[in-house]
Amino acid sequence: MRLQREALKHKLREQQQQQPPRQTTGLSTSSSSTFHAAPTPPQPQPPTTWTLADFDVGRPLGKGKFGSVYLARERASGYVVALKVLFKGQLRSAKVEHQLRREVEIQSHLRHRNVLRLFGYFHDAERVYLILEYAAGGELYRELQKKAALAAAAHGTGGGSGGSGATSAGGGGLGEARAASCVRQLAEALRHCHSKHVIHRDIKPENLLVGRDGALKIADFGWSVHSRAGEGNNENGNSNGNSNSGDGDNSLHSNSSNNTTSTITTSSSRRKTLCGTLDYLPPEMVAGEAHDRGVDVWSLGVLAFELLYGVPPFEAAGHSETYRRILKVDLRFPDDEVDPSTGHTLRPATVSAEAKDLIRRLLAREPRKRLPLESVLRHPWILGNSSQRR
Ligand code: AK7
Repeated sequence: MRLQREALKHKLREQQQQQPPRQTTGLSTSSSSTFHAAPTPPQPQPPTTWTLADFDVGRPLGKGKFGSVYLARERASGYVVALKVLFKGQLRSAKVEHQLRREVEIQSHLRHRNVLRLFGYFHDAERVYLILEYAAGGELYRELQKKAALAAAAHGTGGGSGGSGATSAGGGGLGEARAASCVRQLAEALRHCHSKHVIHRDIKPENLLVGRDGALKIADFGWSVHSRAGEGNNENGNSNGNSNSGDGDNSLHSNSSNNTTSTITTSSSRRKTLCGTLDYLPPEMVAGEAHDRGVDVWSLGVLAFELLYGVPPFEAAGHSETYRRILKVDLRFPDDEVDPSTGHTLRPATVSAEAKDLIRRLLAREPRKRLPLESVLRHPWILGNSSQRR
C-alpha cells in the first residue's frame, strides 16, 4: 500500500515538475475526457491521462455550491485522494471558469504541508474533476461546530458551567493550545503562499482541513489571486495598497481596466459572500479600496478570534451591521458572560492576554500595520502555546 501510494505521488509529482506553470486550457470547451496534470500546457499533452474510470469513487466527503467531494482511490496505484466534482453548466452560469483555471494554475506553484495539494484535474462532457489531497481529519469547521454545540449544551441546560480550565474551550472555542497550533500552521502556509505571490483571500474555517496527523491544510484557492511583485505587493508585504494589478489574470472580471480592479474585486467578493459570510473581509475590501496580501493577515486575526471564542469578532445581525463593525474595527473581547438573575458565569472569558495581543496586532485597520507573518511565528502566544509539530 505504501509503495503504491508513493508510486502515484511520484507520478503526480513528476508531471507537475515537468510542466512549467502555464495557462490552463480546456476546462469548459472540449468534451473529451482526458486528464491534464496541473497546470496544463497547451502542447504537448502530459504523459499520463486520467478519466473517471481510473478511480473507485467512495463516500461523499462534503457538498459545495458547485458540486460535491468524494473519497476516491486511483485504481492503478491504490492512492487515496479527494475527488471534487464540479458541473460545467453551473461554472459557466456563474462565470467562474476562469477562476477555476486560475486555481489550478496557482496551486501548481504551491508545495507545503499546510496547503492542500491539488494534483490535477480531468473533465468530461458535463463535469470537471479536481484531484485533491485527501484530508483524513475533515473540516476544521466541524471541530469548531462540535465545540460550540458542547458549550451551548453545557450552558443551556443550566447545569452551571463549572470551572472550565484555562486551556479548555469553555466558550465554544478550541482552546488556547489547539488555536495557537492552528494559527501557527496557517501563518506558515500563508507565508509560503505569499512568497509565491499568491493571496488566498478566502481564509475561513470552512476552507481549513485537517490531515491524518492533525496538520492543518488550507484548501480551496478558488478566490485566490496571483499578485505580481512590483505592483504594490513586495516581498516584505508592506505594499502601498495598490495591488492586484488589473491584467486579466488577476482581475475577477476580465473586462476590467487597470485602476478599477480593487472595486471590481470587492464587488465580486461581495457578490460571492452574499451567499456566504462577510465576517472575514478586511476593512479595505469592505471600503472598496485596493487590497494586497494584508487581507490574509487580517483573516488570520479573524480566525484566531473565532478559534478562541467560537464566533467571529465582527458578527452582527445583518450584513450592513457587519460591514459597519469591520470598517470601525469594532473589536471587543467577550467578558465573562454572567446570568443576571443568578450571577453565575455562563461563558467564562478564558482567553489569555497574549492571545488578545496577537489578535489586536493582526486586526489593524491599516494593512501595513498588521503584524508580519514572520512576527506571528515569534509571538509569545504562539511560542508559549503551540508545540512545534502540531
Ligand atoms: N476531507 C469550487 C467551485 C468554484 C474548489 O472547490 C472553484 C477546492 C479543495 C477543496 C476541499 C475539498 C480533501 C476535501 C477532505 C475534504 Br472535505 N478535500 N479532503 N474537500 N479545493 S475544494 N477547490 N474550487 C472551486 C470554483 C471557482 F470556479 F469559482 F473557482
